[in-house]
Formats: sequence, C-alpha cells, structure tokens
Amino acid sequence: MSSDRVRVRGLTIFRPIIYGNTATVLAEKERQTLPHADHTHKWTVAVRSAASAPGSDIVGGADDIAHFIKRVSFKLHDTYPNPSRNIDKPPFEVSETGWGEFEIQIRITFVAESGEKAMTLYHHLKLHPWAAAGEPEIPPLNVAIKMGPVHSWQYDEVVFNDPFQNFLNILTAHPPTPLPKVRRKPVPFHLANPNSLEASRGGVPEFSQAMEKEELERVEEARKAVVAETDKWRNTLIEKEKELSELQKLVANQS
Ligand code: SLL
Repeated sequence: MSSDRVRVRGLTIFRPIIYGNTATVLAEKERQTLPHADHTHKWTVAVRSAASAPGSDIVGGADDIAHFIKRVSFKLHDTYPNPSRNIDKPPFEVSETGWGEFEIQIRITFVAESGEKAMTLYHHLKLHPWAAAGEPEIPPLNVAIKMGPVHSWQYDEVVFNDPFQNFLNILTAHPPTPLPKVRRKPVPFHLANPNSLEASRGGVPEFSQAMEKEELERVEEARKAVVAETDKWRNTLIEKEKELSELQKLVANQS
C-alpha cells in the first residue's frame, strides 16, 4: 500500500462551510420577461466556505472548497424541471426563480482522495423576510421588495477523522480563512436571534467568531430558563401532592 493511503490515526481536521440561500423579490419588469407569470422571487442556494471575502457582497465564499468537495447535488421541489441539479465545479450553487418556499436536499460528495461518504444536508428555501413579533408572517410583495434581499444561512463544520495522509496534505495546503473575530459590517446576523432582522433588510450578513460566543450565551440563558421553570413546576407538584394527601386523609376520616 502506498504511504498516501495510510490513515493518520487520532487526528481530526475540519473545514468550515455555510449553506443556505439568498432571495430577492422580482421587479415588475423582470417578472414580465419570465416565461412564468406566477414567479415572484429569484433566489440562489449555495454551499460555500464560511468566511466572506473582505468587501464582498456575497455571504461566505472567500475560500476555494473544490479541493475537498467534488460535487454538490441540490434536489429542488418537483415543480421544477430536472429537479436534481448536480454542480461539479465552484461556485456550488443553483439560481432559480419561483413563487414558493420548500425544503432543498443538499448532498455533498467529497473528492475521491478523502475516502469519505457523501453527506446530506437540508435547507428550507427562505423567500419571505424574517418577521418581527406583530408583523404579518408574509408581507405583501410591494413591502417585501423594500426590505431588500432575504438571507438564510447555516454555519457548519465538515469533520474528517483519521484522514488519509495524502488527503490531509491536500487539506493543509488550503488553510481556510479564519472568520473575523467580530463582524466587520454593521449588520447583526443570526438566524436564531430576533435582533437579526436587519440581516434580511438590506445588509449582507457575515459569519464571525463572536457569533459562536453569542450562540453559547443564548444556549446558557435558555438552559437557565428551563432549570428555573422545572424548579417552579416541581414545587407546584410537591404542594399539590401535599394537598392531595391531606384531602385523602380527610375523606378517610369521614368514612
Ligand atoms: C408550497 N410546498 O406550496 C410549497 C411548494 C413549490 C415552489 C413550493 C416554481 C415551480 C415552477 C416554484 O416556486 N415551486 O417553476 O413551476 O409553498
């Protein structure tokens, strides 16, 4: 066996990626040029490297990912012609027009050197702006168009355990651009954060290291809230059980 096909045991290496979509309401003029009068949005679904290029108006994509990804297959809704779209070179993305949101299956095939199985991700194509409390879920198109492009992106890390030596060489020859410590643009961005509304309202979001910390803080806050709620109900339960046993005693004494 060539030494290239030797696994480096105990070593784990990962590559940060993002997957998701941007969507824009079609202007009236654009709609008229389309063969589909009912299409209201244009959108792009993509798999990219996580870091954004400085000054770029696209989310992520600073680095080449083709050295470890061979193919990305996007499985669109069956209302689309040829719904399985195979993309064999970067950019790994599909642009379409349409009228509705749906689940997209994203299957990532890795380069042969990796010896890895394909990986499947799911992304809900998002066309409509993130709604704040009290706002209608789906604003009318003339309102949505003013809010600017909608962004829905998910950060993920592709983890390679015990990589083959030659694949490890390929990976280390392409170090990923680190995420900026904090976002360089004044655009708050996190899907789980209601304050991220601005992300879908005219700004281009960017993933940063600070977001991981913020996410941890959100998880910790949620954990504390769950513990407090559990304590509250446990106390209520104890009280009610006391009440029950007193009532049972009362009933027993009367019969
Ligand atoms: C819905 N379950 O009802 C979803 C389906 C399908 C979206 C959405 C275009 C299709 C074409 C298109 O937007 N399909 O090209 O005819 O909301």
